[in-house]
Amino acid sequence: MISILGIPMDLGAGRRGVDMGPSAIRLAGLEASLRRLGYEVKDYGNVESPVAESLGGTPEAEPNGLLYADTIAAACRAAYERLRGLPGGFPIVLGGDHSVSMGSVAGVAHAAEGAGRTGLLWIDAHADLNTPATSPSGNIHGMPVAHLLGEGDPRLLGIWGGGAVIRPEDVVFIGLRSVDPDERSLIRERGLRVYTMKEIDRRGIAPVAEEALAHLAHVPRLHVSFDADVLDPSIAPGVGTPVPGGLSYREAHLLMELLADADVVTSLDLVEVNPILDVRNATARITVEMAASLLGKAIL
Ligand code: DIR
Ligand code: MN
Ligand code: MN
Ligand code: MN
Repeated sequence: MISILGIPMDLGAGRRGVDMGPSAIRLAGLEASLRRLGYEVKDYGNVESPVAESLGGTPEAEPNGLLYADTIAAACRAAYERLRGLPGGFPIVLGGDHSVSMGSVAGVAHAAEGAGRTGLLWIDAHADLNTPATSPSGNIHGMPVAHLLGEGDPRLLGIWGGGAVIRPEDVVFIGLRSVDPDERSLIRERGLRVYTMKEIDRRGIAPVAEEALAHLAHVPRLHVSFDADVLDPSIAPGVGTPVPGGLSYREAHLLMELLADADVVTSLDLVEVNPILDVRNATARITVEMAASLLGKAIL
């Protein structure tokens, strides 16, 4: 059984529009394509998430630089609780900006606490490892991984009751090509495993995927957080923060197929699809194809 939950939030991003991501991904045929693969699918609809206009327009940055922390924490908390309450199966969370993954990763990890640790595969152009102290933008979508590791704002850590959700040795990043200086320091200090685009270009995506899976082989459960901006903007223009030099269609597709072959992924986020900037919903459609390849069986 696959469970779908949307979090139509754009308050964590610098640009408006990813709040329409869940609709765009649904309209691109997510449910139908999963049914074609033989799955039962239940769509739980969306978690409530206020639009910026209802919060009084342009936000004043708080003294610590965070934008919309209370509202984002509340929506993530709602998602966290919904995910903890699911009867099992494979959850797919539709964003929304990447701050929603604080709710999704914590939700699936805590729902399955009895089944052992949950690892995290962060597939993204960005590391999302800023804290309120290091963020150049104040945008919370650049901060979810730092918080999941236990560092940052108490209100955001409060989504799951504080502390770390994920251990540093249980995280792998794939596709990075835009990393802030302080994020680099955190990667070094915490010894995080990172596969940049440079490494993918040099070695190829298949060896990188295999090594990433080997690095995560000790965790019994694995959450994949897929930020659409990992894809090259030429195939996925509908994202808030495009960065040139991303995964090609074939690299991304093969990555998903190798994850499917390994049969270790237990939950998935599809985030940062921005229909405002998209061309005929192409980015949402490719995101659906990624999910289908991750959950499909090899044709031979
Ligand atoms: C940048 C951009 N590192 C920040 N982050 C983005 O604002 O923290 N993440 N766009 O997806
Ligand atoms: Mn991201
Ligand atoms: Mn990103
Ligand atoms: Mn395929």
